[in-house]
Amino acid sequence: GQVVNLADYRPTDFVLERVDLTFELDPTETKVEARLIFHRRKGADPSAPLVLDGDELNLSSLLFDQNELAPERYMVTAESLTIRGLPETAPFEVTVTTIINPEANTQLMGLYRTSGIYCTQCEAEGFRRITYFPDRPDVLAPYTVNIIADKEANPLLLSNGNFLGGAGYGPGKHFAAWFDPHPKPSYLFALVAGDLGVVEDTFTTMSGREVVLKIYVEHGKEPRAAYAMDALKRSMKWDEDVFGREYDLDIFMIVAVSDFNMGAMENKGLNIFNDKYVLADPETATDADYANIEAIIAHEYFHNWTGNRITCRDWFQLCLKEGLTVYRDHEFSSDQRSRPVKRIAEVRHLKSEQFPEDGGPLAHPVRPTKYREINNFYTTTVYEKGSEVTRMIATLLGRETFKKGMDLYFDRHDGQAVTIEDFVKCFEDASGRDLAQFSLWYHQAGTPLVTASGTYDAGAKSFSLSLEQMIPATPGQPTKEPMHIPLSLALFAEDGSKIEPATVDGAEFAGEVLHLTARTQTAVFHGVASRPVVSINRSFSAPINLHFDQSPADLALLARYETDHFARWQALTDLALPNLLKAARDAREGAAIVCEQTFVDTLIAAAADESLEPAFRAQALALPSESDIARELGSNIDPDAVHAGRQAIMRQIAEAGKATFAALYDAMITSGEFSPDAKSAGRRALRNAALTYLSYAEGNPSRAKAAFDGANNMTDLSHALTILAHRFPDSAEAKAALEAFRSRFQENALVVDKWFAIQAGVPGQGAVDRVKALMENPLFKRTNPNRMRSLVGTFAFGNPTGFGRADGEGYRFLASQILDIDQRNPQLAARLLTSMRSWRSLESARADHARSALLEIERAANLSTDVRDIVERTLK
Ligand code: B3K
Ligand code: ZN
Repeated sequence: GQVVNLADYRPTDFVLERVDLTFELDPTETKVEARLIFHRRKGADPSAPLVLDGDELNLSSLLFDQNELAPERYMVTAESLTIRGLPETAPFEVTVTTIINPEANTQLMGLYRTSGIYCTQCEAEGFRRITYFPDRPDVLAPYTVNIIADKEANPLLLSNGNFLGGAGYGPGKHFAAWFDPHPKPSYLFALVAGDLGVVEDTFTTMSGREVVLKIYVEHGKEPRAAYAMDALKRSMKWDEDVFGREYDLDIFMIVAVSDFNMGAMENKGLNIFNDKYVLADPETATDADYANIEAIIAHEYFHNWTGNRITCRDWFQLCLKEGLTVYRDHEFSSDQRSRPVKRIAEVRHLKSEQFPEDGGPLAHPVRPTKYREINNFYTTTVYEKGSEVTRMIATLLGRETFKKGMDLYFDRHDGQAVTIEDFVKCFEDASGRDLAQFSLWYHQAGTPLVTASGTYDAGAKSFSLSLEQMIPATPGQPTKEPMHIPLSLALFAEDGSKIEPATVDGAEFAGEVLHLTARTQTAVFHGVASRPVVSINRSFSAPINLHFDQSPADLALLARYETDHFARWQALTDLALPNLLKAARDAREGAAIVCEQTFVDTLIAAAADESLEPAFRAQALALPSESDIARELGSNIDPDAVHAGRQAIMRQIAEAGKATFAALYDAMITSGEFSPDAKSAGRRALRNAALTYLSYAEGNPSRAKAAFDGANNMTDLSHALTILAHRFPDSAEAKAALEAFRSRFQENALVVDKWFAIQAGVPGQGAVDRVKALMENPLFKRTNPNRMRSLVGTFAFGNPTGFGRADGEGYRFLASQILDIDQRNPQLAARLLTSMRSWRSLESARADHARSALLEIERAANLSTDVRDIVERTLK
């Protein structure tokens, strides 16, 4: 666990020309032969040794130019192989043979087995668990891969690139050969072998080439891959239409596996997916599952250009591929579905996941400068804030110039491993704009706080908007420079019409975007005929916190007339939040909780407004979550008070809107054959939101039970079950429904995950014991990451009152689980531990319990680097 610093980056001394791999697969003793051809880089130290990375490897033989190498020429440890006395200029060949044990690989990094299938995960540093290798993203080479395996158990032998051929290979065995002509770094290597079913299709690219598409799933699950295939074809077409990017191999394959540490992996030509993001049918997948599948299929496919053709020079540049590719998948989903509704979902996610990270002990810049464990930097900051930074470039430059910059990037850097500076330079060159100040978004951590205040001068017909930016201190960055913040902004008159100011002083204002560049700045809008209601940060043009005191009447006006529907939702949220914050404080003090009337009226009016799409109205009705409220409170948090306050507000809205909700519940029924399209999903979402409020208004489980009994798709079924289990946990209806759900779906792992997650989320004191009991259930599988995330992850991230039990039992339970998981799968353990990141904002008794639990982890022997890194930073 050494710290790696960006400042120490040096190119390798040797250039890798070619890679030839031969795998003889065996569950416990797989033999890997790697033939690597190198030459010394021009200008490199002529005496420098070749140092290859390894991790838990056993070297079985080593050849140099096909001959045994004298022992004094090399040094081998489990972590590295160093070879000396190498030619000054001539190319040479190193042949390394290692023996690895896929069955024993519980980390799920490198080559491992899942349900009898061999598969790999190499990003970030998993390839070194397969063979000794220069395992870093700036070493690119073409790969040939030969796979030899038992024919009956492994009819399928896959790797990256195009299929070269295959044949029998001795008794009971066969082999296949693959060649990937596109030079790639080792983290994009993949191998899959086993017995799987397949769904096949083709795609004709813009230049008329036919590409074979194959999605491999467990036998019998083929019909559930149809939606993923459809999403793949739409992604390929979209990337051609919008970014001009064409696919570059004869075949594109996706393999779905059930044990996987994350969502999916973009290996060249052979994506490997968590089956959760491939498999879907109406009976077992929710609308959210469909949307996730579409987004992740697109994301991994888009990596083919942003990540694979152009990759990262080093892991500090991770956002170069991830932030950009998230931006691309967001744009794709926006085009396929409703743009404002998608934007609302993105912002909700950003605020609930990234803002707490950026405001806590794990805060780091989008482009960090040091790390101890790179796997801990696949964060929501790198991904989601990285995407927001890309979005801001597009906002600042405008659509067309942004496109020019992207074209230049693809043109200039195809086939290279590059940096954020290289990326930004393309947009500077395309636009002629200096993006030096803007680049601080990559380098300064912390969510900027922008404080705004306005004054209207009726005599001068001018409106002054004063803005101030403050970027909070974050670990290692006590002081910050002012940033370049693009604020999309519009003025509205009392009648809801838009006011177009004649001129603007004090700030650049173009295309409705105001450029905030100084620490304080006052923009003066001239020719404003009446007092304006201002809408700031429309579409969430910048990932900031905005403090702007607006009256409920002004917010209600924006909620009604804003032409940007994201901003309408924002206005509704701004109306809701003070009520929820006050309710939490009042609940803590035992005071009566009363909800302000303008808010209730505006919300119910939006719900009933038939000119708005149902999906939007559903988003409006989904109040900020308990974690959102806690984040806004900022300190001295009592999760029980937050919960009680929010419940009281829900009840008041439900009472006031009972008739509206009952009408919506009847009107939004979707009839006929199930369709996962966004419009139908929106109707289901609105109907289910209405059902939630009705359960508050009616105060009994009858309607939810009827909904459960009548549901013909997983969205409605799991929503009804959640209401029963979360709101009426002790009712006979809840118990019967949970049991019916389990017995109906127990053969389907992804649905069983939902069953665990719903129960892990039941609020209140009893959650810890419930989760402990569920761990004893025969359906619980400790080694399966999805199952672990659905039970322990949902409890720790999604159940503030259960996890945050006043006596600290939730934190102690998590600590014991982390220590146990860490023995097998450090990446998973470290990820689950980030649920403790906001412990300092708890009220003091809970904070003390949380600290003790963290200290218990820190004291444990044999911690992985992954967990040690997170626990130490969290405690600092
Ligand atoms: N690039 C992978 C993530 C790899 C995580 C390694 N710990 C998936 C993605 O972002 O597309
Ligand atoms: Zn990605």
